[in-house]
Amino acid sequence: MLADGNYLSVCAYDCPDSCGMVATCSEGRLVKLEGRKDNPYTRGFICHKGRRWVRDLRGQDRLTSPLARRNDKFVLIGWDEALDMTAQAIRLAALRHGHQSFLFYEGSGNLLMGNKVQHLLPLMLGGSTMATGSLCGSEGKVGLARSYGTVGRDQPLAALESKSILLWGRNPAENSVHFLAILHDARQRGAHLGTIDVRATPTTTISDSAWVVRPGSDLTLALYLCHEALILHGEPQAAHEGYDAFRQACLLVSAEDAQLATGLSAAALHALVGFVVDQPPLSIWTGYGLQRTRWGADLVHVIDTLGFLLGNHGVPGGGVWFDQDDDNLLPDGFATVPGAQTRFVPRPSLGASLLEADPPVEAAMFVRGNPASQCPDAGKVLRFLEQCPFSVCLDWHMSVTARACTLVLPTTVFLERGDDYVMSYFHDLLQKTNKAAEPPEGVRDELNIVRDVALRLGLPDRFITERARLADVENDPRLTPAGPGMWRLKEAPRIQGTFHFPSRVPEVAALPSMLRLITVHVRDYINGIDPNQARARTLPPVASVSTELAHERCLIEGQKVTLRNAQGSLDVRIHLDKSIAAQTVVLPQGVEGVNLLVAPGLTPDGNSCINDSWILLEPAQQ
Ligand SMILES: Nc1nc2c(c(=O)[nH]1)N[C@H]1C(S)=C(S)[C@@H](COP(=O)(O)OP(=O)(O)OC[C@H]3O[C@@H](n4cnc5c(=O)[nH]c(N)nc54)[C@H](O)[C@@H]3O)O[C@H]1N2
Ligand SMILES: Nc1nc2c(c(=O)[nH]1)N[C@H]1C(S)=C(S)[C@@H](COP(=O)(O)OP(=O)(O)OC[C@H]3O[C@@H](n4cnc5c(=O)[nH]c(N)nc54)[C@H](O)[C@@H]3O)O[C@H]1N2
Ligand code: SF4
Ligand SMILES: [Mo]
Repeated sequence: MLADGNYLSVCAYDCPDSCGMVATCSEGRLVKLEGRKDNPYTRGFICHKGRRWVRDLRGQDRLTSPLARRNDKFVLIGWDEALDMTAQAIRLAALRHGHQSFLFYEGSGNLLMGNKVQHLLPLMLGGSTMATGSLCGSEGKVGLARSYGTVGRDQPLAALESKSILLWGRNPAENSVHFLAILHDARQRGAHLGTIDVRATPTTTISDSAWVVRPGSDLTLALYLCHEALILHGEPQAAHEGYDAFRQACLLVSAEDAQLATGLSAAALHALVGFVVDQPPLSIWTGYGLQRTRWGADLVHVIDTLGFLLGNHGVPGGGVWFDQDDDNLLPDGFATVPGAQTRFVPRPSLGASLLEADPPVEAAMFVRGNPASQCPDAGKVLRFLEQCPFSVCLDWHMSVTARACTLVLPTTVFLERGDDYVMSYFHDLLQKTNKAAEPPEGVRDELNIVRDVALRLGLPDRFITERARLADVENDPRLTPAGPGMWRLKEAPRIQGTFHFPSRVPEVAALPSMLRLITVHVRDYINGIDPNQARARTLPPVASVSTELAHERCLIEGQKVTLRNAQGSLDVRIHLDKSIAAQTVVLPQGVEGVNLLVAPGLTPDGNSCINDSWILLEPAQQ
């Protein structure tokens, strides 16, 4: 059993902050979690979601036995039977339709780098079906990389040197609270904080200036701001490829165009121009919400162009930031299998792709993912699960996806494993995890579950040796020790070589005469992991609409209505919010049923267009 004492770890939630933690273990149990004081970003503080693990590890929701579906009910079964069933189902699917008949789906339930070892199961089988494309931030990264070829690494502390800070579709007061603390310090040093969003949020409320725009109008707005930057700040000195065409395109966008698209008044637009121009250096922090659209990459590239035209690139406290990957830290060839032929299905249209897959998927494994809740057009994911002969979900609690599978296997969470690493997707620290608690009886280590299935299938045991190679990440020459189990990663600066202007500016299509559905991340839970879900399921979710829209439709606070579109329908209660942009309905993401309404479209780069979703609002059927 784990010795009593304090263990350093890191919160592995899919959260940009990646807090350093001190975990106290007593008699094998986690009894206390606190922030690690020497982490320069998270500075000794962890949020309530992190602290909640003390309760949740041994909470009522914790799964502690394999569960198999029998006649529409789950029954407890033993581990041997569960693992045999899994191996047998994969073997059968592969025999009938080849190895691509096995789906290995992983989500972002935790950010542990060692998760990748599990890929050995599908790869050693010959390559299975896996998901590609992002629901999250890849679209913006594609756009940012167009400027200099790389997205660089965010430097949250750079905000301390900014005189103006613009959060564009980003809500750190709920989704990245440690960045909020840095922003607070920057304001104390005299920086002005501005926000562009489609509604008031806890972040807009504490901003010095906030602009509410219609969803999807940001590209027109960004082009107009580039237009003003050219006039007020002057043309770039050096010649740049693509500049003339871009210059022409943005000069065509007038203040009237920007007002019409965004719904901003002339005075508000004028103030925004002043905000971005008047007080350099300006740092712009684009968020996830605004880039989950068909033209998200183009939008982020134009926003980066605004930063460039205003002379903020490469200046301390200036620049445009978004997000970055941790992939390139893994040892060379980590968990790869030469010759494996993987079939990729797009994550944003997962359900439809799996329903149409040929050869069909007849055995599916879900690890750290909840696609029946989190993927667009979730109704089709559920339809796929209904018809798939075998589906197994590895999770620590009963997620929406687990409930729809034929088998559920209870796994350890990050605090019950050790010797893994988390590289933040926001700041520059790599941190090591330590095991800080014994799992409850009946729960098995996630990698061991995957390995046991592989061994039952007669696959070679590369899992242990490959897992041991993970420690090589510590030897990366770009790392400098920053404390026990903590390193600073220094990468080449993003601003290098010549700036590439957007080569084309997309035409934004005419908008359907429906309401726009915007789904947002909220303070109390991460993505689909709501500890109160069981209780919340009995209540209709709350959809916020503008007071103006409510008056137009004679809707009152708390009224039950149905949201509907070609994908599905959802009963909700109305909340009137005078801050929300016109013709827009806002729902928290992760609430069960929301993604029944979300469109499965793909961007040209295969990422999600979650916020290009349109709905009708009707009186609820009694
Ligand atoms: N508490 C908590 N923290 C989290 C998460 C969580 O679920 N809960 N999830 C984590 C993950 S996985 C992610 S990706 C990040 C997300 O972090 P954020 O980017 O902060 O969150 P989002 O809610 O996706 O979008 C931010 C804002 O964009 C606005 N927005 C939406 N559409 C548009 C638009 O067209 N234009 C403009 N200007 N604004 C728009 C939304 O109203 C929202 O306030 O947060 C991470 N942190
Ligand atoms: N409508 C709408 N949909 C969205 C979004 C949106 O803004 N709007 N946001 C999108 C974004 S940004 C993201 S990142 C995705 C996230 O989508 P997903 O990654 O599918 O969802 P999560 O809820 O983060 O986590 C999946 C599951 O992992 C489980 N889990 C946690 N730790 C472990 C572990 O150690 N082992 C195992 N086996 N399971 C574990 C959790 O309990 C949870 O059930 O959702 C996307 N979906
Ligand atoms: S959820 Fe985010 S802010 Fe909260 S403890 Fe974890 S990493 Fe820190
Ligand atoms: Mo995300």
